[in-house]
Amino acid sequence: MTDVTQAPQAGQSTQDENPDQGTDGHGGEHAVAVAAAHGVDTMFTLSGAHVFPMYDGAVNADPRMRLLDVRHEQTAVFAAEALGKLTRTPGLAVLTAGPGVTNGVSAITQASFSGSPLVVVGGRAPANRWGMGSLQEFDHPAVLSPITKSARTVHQVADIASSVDEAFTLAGSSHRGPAFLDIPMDEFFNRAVVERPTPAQRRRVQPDPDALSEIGALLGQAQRPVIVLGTDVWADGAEEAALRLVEQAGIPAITNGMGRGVVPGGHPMLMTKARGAALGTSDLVVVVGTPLDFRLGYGVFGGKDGAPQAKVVHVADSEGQISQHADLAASAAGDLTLALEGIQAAVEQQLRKPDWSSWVGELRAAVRAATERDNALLRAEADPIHPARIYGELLPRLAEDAVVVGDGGDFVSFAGKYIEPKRPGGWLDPGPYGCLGAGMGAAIAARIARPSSQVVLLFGDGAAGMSLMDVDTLVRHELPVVMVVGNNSAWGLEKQPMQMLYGYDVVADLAPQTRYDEVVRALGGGGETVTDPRQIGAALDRAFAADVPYLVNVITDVEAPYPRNTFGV
Ligand SMILES: Cc1ncc(C[n+]2csc(CCOP(=O)(O)OP(=O)(O)O)c2C)c(N)n1
Ligand SMILES: [Mg+2]
Repeated sequence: MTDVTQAPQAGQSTQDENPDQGTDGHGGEHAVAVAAAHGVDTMFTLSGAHVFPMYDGAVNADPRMRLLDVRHEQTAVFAAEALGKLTRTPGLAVLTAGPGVTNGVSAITQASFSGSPLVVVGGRAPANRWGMGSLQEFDHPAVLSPITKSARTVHQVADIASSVDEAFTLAGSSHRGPAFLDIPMDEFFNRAVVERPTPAQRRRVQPDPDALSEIGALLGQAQRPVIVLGTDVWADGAEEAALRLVEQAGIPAITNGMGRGVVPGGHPMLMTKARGAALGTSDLVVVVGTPLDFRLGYGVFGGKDGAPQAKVVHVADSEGQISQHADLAASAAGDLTLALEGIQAAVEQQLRKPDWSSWVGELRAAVRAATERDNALLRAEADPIHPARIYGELLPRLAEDAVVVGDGGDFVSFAGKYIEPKRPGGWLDPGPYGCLGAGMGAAIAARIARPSSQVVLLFGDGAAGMSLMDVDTLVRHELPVVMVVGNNSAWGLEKQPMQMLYGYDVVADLAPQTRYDEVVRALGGGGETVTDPRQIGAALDRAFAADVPYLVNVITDVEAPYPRNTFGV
């Protein structure tokens, strides 16, 4: 059975091009051609008749657009979102009307929270039956408006090309995010001769030069500055300008989100391991390309060990991203490369050349001490296995260009602590929306975006259950990915807080030692379970050598929670 109430005639596949009159095609052909012009080569989807024209458009496109069909729409949208993050070109997900679109809602919300460039095209019940109760007749934009930059219905086939073009331009411009449009089925199948627009050049907004001078002056006066580099530094293509500023001005740096790797792991100015000391005893924190949210103490720094409160500067890719709640000494908004270069020039113009060597030395000592503490746990011989030991085995096996995806609670927090990427653009975590289930789609995208890189998907056992059926997608599309499950038989990140608050816990336990590796084997991949810490390394080697999706299911100690000092509220 298909979900068609009234099947319109499928459009013919031939396209007539006449420069004076435009191009003939059905709605799907126009949409696919415009998406391709915006750099899209893969469409993530799960079948539904409402969006058949998109498939016909992909099949007839020259070159043909890759159709990556998944087992749950959340995976399609998480994949498109992650492809947008990795390639910095908006990803495309196509969802059938009604449940197809609503199954994508969490992933679209994540894209909104993370500022990820994403276009979602939804099917929609036919306009000529609207209000009569055809299958899956649902007004999506009403639901999607709060979580997108734009959510609207395209009412005429002749408007599809221009609307898709606008959606891509909007999704890909600062501050990036998801754009949604749905197309009534009857119009989607219709034909029209239209001018297909050419993608507009990206606009670079110059930040206010006075604001940049002010930030330079604040840095000139600071004794203990720190710069925080977040996701938008990568998203805005400002990673080189950021590293130049850090190195040439000599400012200690902390990275988060996709900013990880902008200052490479092991770099003498990278102080992420001394985060507490750096942010707690700094007198000026310059935050670039990330919101002042719970991950950054809501923008309140200093105050540790009797230190005074730090001054705070916020630099963002657009005006709307500048924090409204934090007490800011200065701020600047605009293209982040121009902002960082402007700040560097302003620092160089300061009469007083700041000497931060003792502050840098203090932080380096703290980084060394933290590294030594980490090393002890990374080598832990404990039985059951301490989760840190998994990272002790994984770290030396990770190539510089590896893409690491985290999907889980405590297990992924450990990853954030121990893995310091050597390059930017290779770290995908759930971001501030914290949505479990995002990892499988992200790993699919990583495999496509970086065909020759290692792709490692770190799963909590709870999170794994949210998307494991999409191993079938990895297998069907020949996308080998290394999956590592930190299997503590629990929703660990919730179990420990509940114990702490109530002295007991409920709904936090999962079945002991579930064989997630057998699930992967049943779906056509490979895998194994590990219970001895000394066997982890060899299992990882087999996983990296496998040419199929491979899951290493490591049974870990539920009594080894991540030592966190915030629950994000
Ligand atoms: C979609 C969704 N549902 C629920 C949560 C709440 N939550 C956050 S972490 C967590 C536990 C994750 O467990 P697991 O993946 O096994 O990782 P662990 O903490 O055990 O290492 C839960 C349930 C969430 N963040 N997202
Ligand atoms: Mg768990």
